[in-house]
Amino acid sequence: MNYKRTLITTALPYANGPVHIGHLAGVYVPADIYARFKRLKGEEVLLIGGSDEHGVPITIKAKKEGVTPQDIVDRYHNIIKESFRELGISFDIYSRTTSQIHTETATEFFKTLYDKGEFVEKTSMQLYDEEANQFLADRYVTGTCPHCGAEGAYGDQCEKCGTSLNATDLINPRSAITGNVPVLRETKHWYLPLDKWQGFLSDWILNGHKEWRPNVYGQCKSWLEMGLQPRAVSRDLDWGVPLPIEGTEGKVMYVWFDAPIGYISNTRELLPDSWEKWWKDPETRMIHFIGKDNIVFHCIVFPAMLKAEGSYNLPDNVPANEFMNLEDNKISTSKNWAVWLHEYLRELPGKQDALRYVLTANAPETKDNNFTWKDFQTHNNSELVAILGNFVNRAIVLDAKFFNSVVPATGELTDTETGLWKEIAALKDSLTDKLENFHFRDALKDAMDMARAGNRYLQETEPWKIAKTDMVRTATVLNTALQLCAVLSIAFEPFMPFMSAKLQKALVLKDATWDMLGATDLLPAGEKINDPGLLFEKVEDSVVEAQIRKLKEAQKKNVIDAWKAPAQKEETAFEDFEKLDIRIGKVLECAKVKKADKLLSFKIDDGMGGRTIVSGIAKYYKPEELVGKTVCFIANFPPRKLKGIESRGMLLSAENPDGSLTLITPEGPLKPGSCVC
Ligand code: B3M
Ligand code: ZN
Repeated sequence: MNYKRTLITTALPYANGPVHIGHLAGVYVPADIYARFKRLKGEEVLLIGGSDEHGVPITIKAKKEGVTPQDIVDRYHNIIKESFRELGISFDIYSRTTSQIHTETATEFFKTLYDKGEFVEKTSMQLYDEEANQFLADRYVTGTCPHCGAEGAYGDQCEKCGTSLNATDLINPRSAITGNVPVLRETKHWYLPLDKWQGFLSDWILNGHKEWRPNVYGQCKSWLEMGLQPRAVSRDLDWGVPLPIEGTEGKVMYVWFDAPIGYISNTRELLPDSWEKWWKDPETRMIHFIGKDNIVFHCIVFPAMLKAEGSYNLPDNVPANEFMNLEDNKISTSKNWAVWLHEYLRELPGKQDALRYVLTANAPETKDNNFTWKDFQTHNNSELVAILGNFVNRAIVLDAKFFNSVVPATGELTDTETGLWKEIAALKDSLTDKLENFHFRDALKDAMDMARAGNRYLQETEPWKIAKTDMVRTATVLNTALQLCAVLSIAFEPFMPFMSAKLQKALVLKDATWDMLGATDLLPAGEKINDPGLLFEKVEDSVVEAQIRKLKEAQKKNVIDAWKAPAQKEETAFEDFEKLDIRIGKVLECAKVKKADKLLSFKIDDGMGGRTIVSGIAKYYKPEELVGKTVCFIANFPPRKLKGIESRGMLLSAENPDGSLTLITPEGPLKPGSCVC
């Protein structure tokens, strides 16, 4: 189908935390690649983004911290916006759903649907927390998933099996605010009757959009086959866009109702006079970039809303991605298992393109994928540095050496050059086709293959050798190599804009467009060029190790946070306890036991003439730090020989969450030999 312009939207991240590489790989990097590609082609595009600042997770976080929801969203909106800017995500606007214009837009939209009779009004019993004086929906309630039996499922979704739920579906529900068992109370809500749109949506998606990615198409198909149900679009909450209906104080729009309208509000904020052509002109096509957990909202719910309103376009494509894991584990905000963008930018300064490159090379386009720091290093060092950086550097350095950094005039071309340019032309076509069809990962491979072809060309022609005998031929080879550098600066522009800008500046290549991509004469002979310096730097082992260490520490902290006291043992009689003779001792000497890396041998002042005790805590202590400590020990165990040493008794220690042991060292004016009772 022919179109005049493309409206690109990116899922609005919740402003209750910073963004991480999972968000980037799934949504923002591919959307930015697509937007940059389209702009280079000279097409009219808008890249629309913003923060999703409503919803329960934000209010929960605010409650926990004792601040207002507005404080939370202000904090994270700024962090998110700034980190996107630094990564080069070229939003035309990045706004937020707490803006005035959003409230107006969402209100108008809701009112239109309400006035048209597109909602169904229903009174039903909902969960209510009597102590918090509040209805519980979505993340305010947790319980057992009725589908898979997982504990800790939320009132809107089970994260274990992915099923979307109603709060009242949960088995054994609990309030996330007080932990209380909620009661049922009557309340009125407005529903969007998705069932009314079932026929339309089935035809539009299943017959009309067979070209959508199989994961997107498949998910829609299974939703449609299950049969669509009415969805509540209001909530009893005090954070959100108030319902524009009389007598509904204390009720707001459901966050998933107002959030996608945010795409409209943000377009309107950017272009107050011409926004409508981006949303209503049939010659505009709309593409939603999202992660797979948002498919149903963008392919079914939002289209139904737009259709019900009546004057808007529907999305043309929704190239949703699967998930990016991190070091073989699911990325988790609550467990701090993530690479946070704002931290990456601080800890690996100047490496924006490397991250964009690696996330695209491993893009989770067809299945979940995995980010590891080792793999990041490999992609950076053996592709960016060793292939692309190396080729450009060789061409520019050789040109400086033999032609004083002037682009030499080309002589007659041989089969080698025509072969090279044929290869580049074929790669250009395939790269273009892949970008058009959202195959970013394969497109990037094509671009890197162009750089590979460049290296091969220099390897074959060896200009450093022929310069000794044939300067005309050397000029042809270096002209060709430099022209290819110019081509590469365009081919990689959508993926790595920082590198491209630097290279184009050095080559004095201005106003590059996608059409120029295959051209063999982008740099005029006689033009002076500059040395851009190294385009990429190696990532050292120490950087990788530091990042892995950081993740492991986060993991350790999770283990500690998640620790629960083990279940109590069965009852025992006091007489049994009394049989044990537990005493206070003082460590006089402590040493490692030879040929036993777990054991320490202690000389203990036990108030009864002294004794030796061998204990398996060598992994957790240095012997010298224990000398002088007051300890507890069981005195009346029968003596035992350990590695040839007679041990009389056992030191008491306690187990830490990570399984390590801490010796019990009581405080106070205790005398060796006193009884513990
Ligand atoms: N904030 C959910 C998410 O971040 C939601 C997306 C809204 S897009 C309109 O996954
Ligand atoms: Zn479940």
